Order: sequence, then C-alpha cells, then structure tokens
Amino acid sequence: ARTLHQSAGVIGAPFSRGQVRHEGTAPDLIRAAGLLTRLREQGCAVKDYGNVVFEDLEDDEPPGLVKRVRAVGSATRRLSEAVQAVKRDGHTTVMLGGDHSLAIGSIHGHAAAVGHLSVVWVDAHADINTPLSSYTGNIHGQSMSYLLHELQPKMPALPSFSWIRPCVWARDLVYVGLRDVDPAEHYILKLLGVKVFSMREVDQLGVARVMEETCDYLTARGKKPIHLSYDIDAIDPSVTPATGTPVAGGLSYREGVYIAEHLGQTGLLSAVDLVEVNPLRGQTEEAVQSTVSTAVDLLLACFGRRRGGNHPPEYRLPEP
Ligand code: B3U
Ligand code: MN
Ligand code: MN
Repeated sequence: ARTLHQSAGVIGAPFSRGQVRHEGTAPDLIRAAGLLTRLREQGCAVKDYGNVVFEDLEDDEPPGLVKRVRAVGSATRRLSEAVQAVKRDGHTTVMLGGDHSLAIGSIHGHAAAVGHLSVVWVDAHADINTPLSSYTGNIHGQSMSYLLHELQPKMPALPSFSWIRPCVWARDLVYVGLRDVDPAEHYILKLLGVKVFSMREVDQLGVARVMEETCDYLTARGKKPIHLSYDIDAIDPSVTPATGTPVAGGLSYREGVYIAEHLGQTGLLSAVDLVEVNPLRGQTEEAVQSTVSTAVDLLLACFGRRRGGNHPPEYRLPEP
C-alpha cells in the first residue's frame, strides 16, 4: 500500500515580509540543488506547483508595533489556498519559504483540508509571541499565536488577518530545538502546558528518545496527520549559517536529519514547511550552499531517504 509520504506537492513561497531582513530566492535555490529529481530518484512522486505570487503592498503602515501586517495577511491567505489545492490533489505538501510567518497560511490551509492536525515545530525559537507581547514586531516570531485556539482572547484584531480561523490546540503541538525563547513566550508555553523539547532536553535525552516521546505524546489521543514546520535555524549555524536569526548551540546535522527521518517513518507526515533559508545572509557562497544542501537533505529524509541506504522494491541484481 502507498503511504502518505510517497507523493510530494512542492509549493515555493519566496516571501520574507514577516521579518526584517530581505531574502530572495531560497525556493528556487532549493529546487536548483536537485530537490525534485532526488525525491523522484528515491521513489517519491513529485508535482511542482511553482511559486506563489504575492501582492506588493505599498501602504502597509504598522498598527502599533506589528510590521507589514497587510503583506503578511495577504501572503498567508494565498498560501493557505495553495496548500488546500495541493492537499485536495492528495499530496504531502512541501512548502519552501520564505520566512516562518508563512506557517500561518500553511498550517491554516492544511487544517482546512484535512481537519484536526498534530504540529511539530522544529526551531531555535518558539514563534508564539502575540502581536501585543512581541517586542520586535516581526510576525515570523508570532505565527503560532494566530493558530492556537487557546490564545484567541489575547489577540487584537489586525487588518488583513480577519480571514484566519484558529485551528490548533496546544496539546497537539510539540516543539523541538528551542534555545531562544522570550519571557512572554515562556509564560505562554507554561500557561498552555505545551510540550517542549528544548536543546537542553535534546542534550539530556538524546534525539532518538525526544522523537519517540514526541510521537507517543502526539498519538496518545489518536493518530492525526502531522504538520512538520522546520525552521532551518533549528540546526546549528556552523552547518546552516544562511538564515536571518542564527542562534548558537543548535541541532547537529545528524540530529536534524534524524528528526526528519523519524517523522517520515510514521506514515503520518502530511505537510512539511522548510523555512528561513536566507541566501542573502550567507557570508560566502559555501555558507549558502551548506545551508541549501542541508535543507534538501532534511526534505529527502522526510520522504523516505535512509542513511543506511534504500533500493526500489522492484530492484533486481544484474544477471551474469
Ligand atoms: N522571539 C523574537 C526573535 C525571533 C523569533 N523568531 C525569530 N527570531 N527568527 C521575536 O522576534 O519574536
Ligand atoms: Mn521560526
Ligand atoms: Mn527560528
């Protein structure tokens, strides 16, 4: 029987208004590094849905501290619709960002298409500030607050955000890799009792135990489709330096790949975001290449690539 993860629908989302620093061409660089052909070579059906075209909004004055609200509201809405179309076609979505504000649209669209989800958020940051608790005003540090039912009483009305319906419960969310969490975010995580495996728990338990506990926790109340939202800054900046807000002490390449392999093996992976690859932040060509090729490897691992090797089921040895 075909498992869910054997067909990928790729959506490029070159959008970076949810953060300050400009970005450019990450989705095309990830494609150019061979993502689609390599997925096909490992037996995964692939359909490329191209890049989402975003509106350029001139008049986007911030209400209060929140930056580029209308641009982000419009972009995430378009992405939500694109993700719903890919899910209707029956693929696991692969959303290539762009910044992490895009997860608002991607998770919203995923939930609109399939219903109740589990979310695994792999990141140095919790991205759970409310628009009012954020001190940077960057929406990529707020994504989960728009999506969580429990936080809605704390959310102000924002222009271009009224279309969003919260669709995730705190008990269906697990964080892995945290190491830069604001006080307000820490308060929210404790208040809602969110399951967190920070880098401390990765050190203490090891990545294998962390992933086993993550999946046990999420499936304890029944198996639901998994949305993996992978921020490349979860990985240590020595490996993936080309990103907007690098934080020391991250996941090793091997730990990062293990997380992707483990979730790929559950058969429940239904959508993957790969965000915050920012070519303009690489100091050298090599820094950009290392970041992009790690992003590709994480995605290949999500779709069945095993470090111990793979072969297609129909493979036969050449006869002498
Ligand atoms: N927590 C800070 C910093 C941050 C969040 N996500 C990233 N940086 N990449 C904020 O802006 O909310
Ligand atoms: Mn993030
Ligand atoms: Mn991050």
